[in-house]
Amino acid sequence: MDLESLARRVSEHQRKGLAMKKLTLEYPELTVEQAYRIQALSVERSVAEGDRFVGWKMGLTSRAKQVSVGVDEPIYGRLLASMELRESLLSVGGLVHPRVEPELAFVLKEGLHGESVTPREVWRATECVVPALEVIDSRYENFSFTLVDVVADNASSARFYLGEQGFSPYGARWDEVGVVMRKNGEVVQTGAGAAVLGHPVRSVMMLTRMLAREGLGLEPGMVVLTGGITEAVPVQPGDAVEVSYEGLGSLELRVG
Ligand code: 0L1
Ligand code: MG
Repeated sequence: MDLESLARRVSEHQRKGLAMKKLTLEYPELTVEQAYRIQALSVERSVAEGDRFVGWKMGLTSRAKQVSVGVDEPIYGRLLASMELRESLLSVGGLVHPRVEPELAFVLKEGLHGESVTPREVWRATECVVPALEVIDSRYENFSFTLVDVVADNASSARFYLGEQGFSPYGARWDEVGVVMRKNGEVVQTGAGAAVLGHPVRSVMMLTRMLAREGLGLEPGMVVLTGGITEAVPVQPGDAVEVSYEGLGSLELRVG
């Protein structure tokens, strides 16, 4: 099986926002390790063409999402500079069926490596914690996939939007931060930081450990999206999403 050509296929669909059939329909023998290789190769292609690798995202960090895909471990994906929204406007151009979810992002000032990383080391390496919105978009038809498929599709990474205000890592009980998500003025989701593996810091620890198994690590300056605090909400042009983060302000995204 030619992983390079599968990476090219996934990249093309990501760029054009075109739905595709699950890779596992054609290649049922694909492994999770090969799927991560496809993910890495497709991101390397983008970087070779001028994009920048700026961080990582953790996905499937809530029990509900893990059950829906039949796994008991989160997955990770890679973030590129081109995915970052610079203003509160999401254009659906290039997206298949976007969904928005509230997250807490960690921005690192120091690197993190190794399988035995502790919460204290994560706090020490963290410059700030920032309220964030992730826009996920599966390139698979009907947003339906297996674990292998979603890993190859960069864990459904599509866009992300960071708040302007960063907060000291010691400034809040991140597991107790409540969020309320409104779409077009109606409350559609509520949750708390604890939805992310019990505490968002665990997401950064787990990411560091998962990467260490592959000989990889987190570099200074990188962003980590720790995982959805609520279910992701489908959006379409004309929608407006507003998320308030208890004690931290709010983020809005208009969809065009
Ligand atoms: O960020 C996420 O938790 C999404 C991971 C991939 C699964 C999905 O697309 O729902
Ligand atoms: Mg997410």
